[in-house]
Amino acid sequence: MEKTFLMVKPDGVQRGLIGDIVSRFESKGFQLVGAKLMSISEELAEKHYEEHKERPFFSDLVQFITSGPVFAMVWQGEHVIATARQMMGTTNPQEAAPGTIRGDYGLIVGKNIIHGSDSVQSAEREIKLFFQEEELVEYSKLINNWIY
Ligand code: RTP
Ligand code: MG
Repeated sequence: MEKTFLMVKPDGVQRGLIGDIVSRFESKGFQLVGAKLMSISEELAEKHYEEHKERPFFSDLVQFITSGPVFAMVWQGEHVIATARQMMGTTNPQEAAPGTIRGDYGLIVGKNIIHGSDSVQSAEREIKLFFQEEELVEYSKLINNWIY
């Protein structure tokens, strides 16, 4: 089963959006296999966003993501990586469609509520970065049959 790493960023946690965001992915039919409220160290932030190391916004990004608690999650389901990105909306909330998380709640690119892995490789990397294997659960096939 495909898995992705999603994270409510500090702005989303502070604005009380964890419940709404979890609810959207639950209602869609995806399964939560791991979750925790946590603070991100500077070291973890730099590793997580290492692809943007050379970008001018990198230090602002690290400062923002370490500025308060985040809600880290692993979700699974058919095509969860691409579908979650669609449900999040485009990076810049100004351009994100209404009905998406960023489109409904965000205003500026530097505070865009949620992170989601953008490929199979990044999902695998990010899940390993944030979770130990024993922090993730498995569901029985019986439960999966309600959805598929
Ligand atoms: P994320 O990694 O957080 O899920 O966001 P994303 O894939 O939609 O966007 P990405 O290109 O990976 O950028 C990572 C985060 O950097 C911030 N950013 N700021 N000031 C800027 O022009 C700018 N561009 C990107 C955003 O907060 C984005 O989520
Ligand atoms: Mg990204």
